[in-house]
Amino acid sequence: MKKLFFIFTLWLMAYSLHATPLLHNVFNRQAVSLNGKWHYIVDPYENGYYNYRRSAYDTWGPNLNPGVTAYFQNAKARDKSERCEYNFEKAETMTIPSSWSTQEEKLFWYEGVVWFQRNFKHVKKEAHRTYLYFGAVNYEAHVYVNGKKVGIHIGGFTPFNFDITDFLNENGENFVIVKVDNSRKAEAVPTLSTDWWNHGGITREVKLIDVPEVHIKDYRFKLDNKDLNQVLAEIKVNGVNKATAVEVAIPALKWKETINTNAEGFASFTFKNKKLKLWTPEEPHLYEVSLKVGQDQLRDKIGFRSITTRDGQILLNGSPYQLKGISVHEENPIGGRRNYSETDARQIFQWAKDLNANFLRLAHYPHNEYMPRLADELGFLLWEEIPVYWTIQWENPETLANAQQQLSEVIFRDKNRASVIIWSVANETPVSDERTKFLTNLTKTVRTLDDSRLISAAMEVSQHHSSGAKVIDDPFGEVVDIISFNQYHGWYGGDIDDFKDIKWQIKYNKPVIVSEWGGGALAGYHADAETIWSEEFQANLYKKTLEGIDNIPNLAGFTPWVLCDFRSPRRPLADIQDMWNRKGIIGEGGLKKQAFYILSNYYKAKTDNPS
Ligand code: GCB
Repeated sequence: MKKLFFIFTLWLMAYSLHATPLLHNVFNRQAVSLNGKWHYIVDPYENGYYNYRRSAYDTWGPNLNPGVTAYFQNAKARDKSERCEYNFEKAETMTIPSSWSTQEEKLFWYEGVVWFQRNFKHVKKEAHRTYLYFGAVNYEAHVYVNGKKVGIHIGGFTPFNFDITDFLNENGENFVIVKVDNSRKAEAVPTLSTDWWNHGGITREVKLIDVPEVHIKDYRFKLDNKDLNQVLAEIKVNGVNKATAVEVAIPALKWKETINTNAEGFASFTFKNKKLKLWTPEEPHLYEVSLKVGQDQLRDKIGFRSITTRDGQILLNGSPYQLKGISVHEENPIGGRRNYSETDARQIFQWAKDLNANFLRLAHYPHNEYMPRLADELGFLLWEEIPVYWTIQWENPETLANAQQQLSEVIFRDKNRASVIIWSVANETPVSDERTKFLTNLTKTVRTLDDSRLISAAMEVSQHHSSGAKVIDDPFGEVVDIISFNQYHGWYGGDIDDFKDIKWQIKYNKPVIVSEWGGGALAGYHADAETIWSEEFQANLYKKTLEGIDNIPNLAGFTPWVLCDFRSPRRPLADIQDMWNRKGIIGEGGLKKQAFYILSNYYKAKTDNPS
């Protein structure tokens, strides 16, 4: 893990200014929430950032006087004659976390810069550091505290934090300003085109976290794949320059030990227990783990399980396991806003439970942290993904660095979550040498940071020119642990009645997941099964697909597209789509469509009679 910390820090430095390596498990630390009302100014011309010669104010340093229009200064006219062309105090407010497209009607279509500001009280504590944490900001965030830049973060779906101790005012009165830019860019991850809404904003929680100078920065506990009674663990302590004692305990196992770190604060150790209860979706057993160094104490709930493959099967704790899945976007069909809260996550898992599912593909980017935390508790397996989607700039080293950074941030966040079993590095990317090299680089990133989970990517299917068989021979299949592919027979071409007759040719003897299949229907629209967009059409597509899907060799499970309807600018058909992708089996407003029941009955039968 020493290596891991090093590489992780390098990526962060490449991609953020004054980067502070992430604190692990901020959810279980005492924090002051900075959620709530923030003032905002919409700035399509970046007037608050550049002068009229397009020179960025925040590079001016001490030459910047308060009279200029640099919004991060939070200036106000000091007397009746002073000109100041903005005032956050008078500006409108928005509730954070949120997506501005759904909080403000006038910002529904807006892509560009919005500045957010709020005051906060925070008295510095002796011998403590203060971190400012953001769960996610879509897409680029420039963060300023008391008028000074603390850093930049690029990437819309992963957490970041800054050590702001030295930026805080002695009198305890502070303000934070964030310049948020959700402009789509060719070189970005994701790139210009996606099939989801580009929800801009501070979309996840904001927290202030005080930690003692000497504190637990990071740790990992994982079951040894080769010995299911053994746990492999690592700890990193910050703020030390000599060997330091950390007390680690798992009370339910009556296990307690003092671990000594090296001079850099790092320690690795193992422990064995014949009575270890393993985590499964059916019995999601979690152990409370506590860690203590000096004044700093941290708790977590961790499940122990192994995930491996053998002879074309996925093994959970050494036994073959069938995935009953569904794909999910991080969007609420009630209102079409981004999900961000525990309540939102509970709703998704309730629907997944109604569906008799045990596996969720969190598409196409990292979802909020409540998802893996609740999945651990409620017993669901997860596929997590980064937004390497469709055709991004394969030959651009900056694009690769950004993709690696996003990947490393989600791995860092969720490495102790038993529920997470698969890292997906891409979705539907076009086969070429450059692309395969790019994706292979991402798998190297995963293997360096986390060798305890499986790697996949949603690939595509081609058609054999003479036999008509569906072929999966993507060269990237060589590299991944699981062959996953999206197929839309009966929707984007093909007659659904033929589905059961399809011959599948899969080049690799590895477990297979059909990562997408499905079709659109408007909830409440009824007609016969031939009428596109009707619930009956979609239900028939589900029925026929399920009748033929077991013909796919090494099938370990599938995640139909998709649990809920979601907003997309690619879907303009009036009276049917109205800017929503209608492939959900739950419609806008939360209505279950007929296909939902077809799939839930199928999964119930699988649960009752596992083959
Ligand atoms: C796909 C994409 C997914 C789209 C879906 C569709 O293959 O992976 O992001 O939303 O098809 O609805 O076309």
